[in-house]
Amino acid sequence: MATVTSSAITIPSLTTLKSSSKLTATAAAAKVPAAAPFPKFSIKASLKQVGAAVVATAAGAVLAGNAMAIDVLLGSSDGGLVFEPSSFSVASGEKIVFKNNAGFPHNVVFDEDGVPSGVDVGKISMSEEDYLNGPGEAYSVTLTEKGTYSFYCAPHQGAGMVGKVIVN
Ligand SMILES: [Cu+2]
Repeated sequence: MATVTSSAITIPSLTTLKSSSKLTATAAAAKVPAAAPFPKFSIKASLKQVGAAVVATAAGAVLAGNAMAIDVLLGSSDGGLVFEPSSFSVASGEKIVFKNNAGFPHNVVFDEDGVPSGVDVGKISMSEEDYLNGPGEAYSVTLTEKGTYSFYCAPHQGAGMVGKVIVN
């Protein structure tokens, strides 16, 4: 009898302690947003901010990666009248920088019949009569419509200075 009574007393008192400590924790957590910051919570909050900063930096790096663009040389270093590379792919919105390298003048004209439907070649091409004359002179274009685009250098198209870019 005595043993039974003692255990009967012990169990409820443990249960009471547990539930009361739960209640205290809940109350403390509930208080935090309204009241002054509880040290533990302010640490958590600053860790969250650090996490957000890391995420923002990673997103920035991705954007910077896109902003870094792809360089296409106009004329190969050995004097070839070619785009180098002449066939490549980019992400939609990635900048393509065509840069005078050798054998200039060059230009970059997109082929009316070689672009995705709805793309206005006039908006992405240099004029047939405009040339990049000096070393390092560049023409940049950003293509957003996905698909395959053919382009050429007007003065050297006959010599085979043509290229293709796939926008993904
Ligand atoms: Cu050319």
